[in-house]
Amino acid sequence: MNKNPVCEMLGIEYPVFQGGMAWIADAQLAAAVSNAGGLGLIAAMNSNGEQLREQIQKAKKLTDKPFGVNLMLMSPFIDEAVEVVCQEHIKVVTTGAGNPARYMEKLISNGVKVICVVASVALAVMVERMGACAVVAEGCESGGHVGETTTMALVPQVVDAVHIPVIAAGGIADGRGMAAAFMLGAKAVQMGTRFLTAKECNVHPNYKEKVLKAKDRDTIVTGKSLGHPVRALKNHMTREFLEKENNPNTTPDELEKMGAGALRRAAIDGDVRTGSCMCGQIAGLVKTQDTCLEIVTSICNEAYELMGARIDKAKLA
Ligand code: TUI
Repeated sequence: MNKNPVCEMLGIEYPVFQGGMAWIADAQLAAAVSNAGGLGLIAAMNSNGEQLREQIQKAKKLTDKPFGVNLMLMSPFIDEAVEVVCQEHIKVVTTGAGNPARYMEKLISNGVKVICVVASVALAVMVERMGACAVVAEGCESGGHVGETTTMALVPQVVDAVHIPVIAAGGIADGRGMAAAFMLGAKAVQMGTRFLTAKECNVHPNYKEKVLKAKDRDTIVTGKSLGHPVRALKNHMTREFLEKENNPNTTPDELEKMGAGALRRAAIDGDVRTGSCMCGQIAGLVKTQDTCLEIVTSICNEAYELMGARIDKAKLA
């Protein structure tokens, strides 16, 4: 049987990526996912160069398996982060929330594999030309910064448009979602929301509780008028933000100020009333707190069983 191309390329056992969740995806979570056989990712978003280096060195102590760094292209520290990734010989990065053109050459010439998160066919085609070795096609069911197209519609269109492997993200939290993604032509999946409640995830317990209690219609998108729409669990913060956003007297500056620091407030301080609890639409399916090993293996086993494959680790082409 053929090996999975994403697993082959990255030297991982299972075709499961953990989303690079800002303020949440730290060395502990990334190492736990990598130790489980998936691809763990440290979010560079909230760290300056030295803080990112610290997290990378911590992860190196916690795992000898491959792990990566997620580069959030809107981060104020993006240049420092790219520098540190190269210096620390990180094998793979994912990029998100923008066009990675400025950083592709440097990363690739330093031996870093670049996997770009895209929300459109156009950007997928562009990053393939720039040397991306795969793309994550992220549908708008995802938490955090989102595009406009659903996973169901986006994934097969990206699959048809590029020659590199496609990883599906957005709305996937169990084996059924993973199997569906493979049917659409994806070769791997990325999950954020499912890992939010993982035992090894250091997000504040109040945030975890809110995810565990969430139902299907409990998320909403704010910030469309600012050009960076964000999906989060409905709360005081999203209600106030939308009220302001719908008021023609509100300036974009006022809105930006409201958004700044909101994710940190929820994820670190546990203020799930005035903070932003970024979370995907699939939260209603996430009812348990499991280890990353339980999450990765159960999802793959369920998917492989549904697809009629032998339950044999990562042997799915
Ligand atoms: O990046 C994400 N998800 C994120 S980043 C984030 S931090 C943040 N905090 C406050 C406000 C905004 C962000 C929270 N969640 N996912 C990857 C992703 N990338 N989803 C969608 C995109 C995307 C969208 C448009 C990528 C490229 C793009 O095109 C830009 C262009 O120039 O074509």
